[in-house]
Amino acid sequence: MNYELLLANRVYSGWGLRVWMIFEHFDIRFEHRIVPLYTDEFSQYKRDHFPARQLPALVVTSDDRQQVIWDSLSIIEFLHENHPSADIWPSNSNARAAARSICCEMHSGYKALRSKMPVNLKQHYKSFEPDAETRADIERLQSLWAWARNEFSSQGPYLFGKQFTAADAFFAPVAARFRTYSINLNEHDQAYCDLLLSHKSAIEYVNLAKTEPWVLDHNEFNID
Ligand SMILES: N[C@@H](CCC(=O)N[C@@H](CS)C(=O)NCC(=O)O)C(=O)O
Repeated sequence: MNYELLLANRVYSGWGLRVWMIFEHFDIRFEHRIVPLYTDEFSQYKRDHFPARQLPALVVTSDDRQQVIWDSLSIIEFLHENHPSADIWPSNSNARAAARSICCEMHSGYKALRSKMPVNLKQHYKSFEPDAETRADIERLQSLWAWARNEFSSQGPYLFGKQFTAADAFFAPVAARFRTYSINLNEHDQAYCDLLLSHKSAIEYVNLAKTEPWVLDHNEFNID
């Protein structure tokens, strides 16, 4: 099987960061291409790969067929099924179920966090003040992390123990948001965010993001 990962502009794409970290951390061979959002290339991508509509998307080519898999969660599940020895999800089934629960919550919720604190890997705002809804999202996330650590990760440093899993990849974009918007965290959460953002694959993604030329005004804020 041959994998081509199609990514939106990295600078604004936490969804892409998740998948990138999984490929890199678990050493799965892939090629990649940036499809800049809201350009002719993006329209062409949607025509070529209907019904895929958003990015990231994974184009999987095997001897007899080509298939596009879109949505970061379904891409990660596909990789988990096709690379079972990689332990992309925690190997213990209770921990795996818990990891999926918190990732699915992350995947489908946190509307305030997403809209008020969009991923922006080039910026570092020092005087951002979260509103009440965003603050509630942040507090809920912190309570989930504390719960996972307490229940499943006595040995740390990752959410489900000593090994990096899909759960950590899912929360790397949150860590990036906390850094961009200078959110004050307790010692444990700060250490966890630092750990995620110092992962080799995250550093590489952020460095590549910083070289990108595109600017999307609706993801840029006029604050310090
Ligand atoms: N649930 C999707 C969300 C993906 C998403 O929102 N992608 C953004 C780029 S980071 C996108 O494609 N936006 C363009 C659009 O919605 O038209 C996933 O996990 O992959």
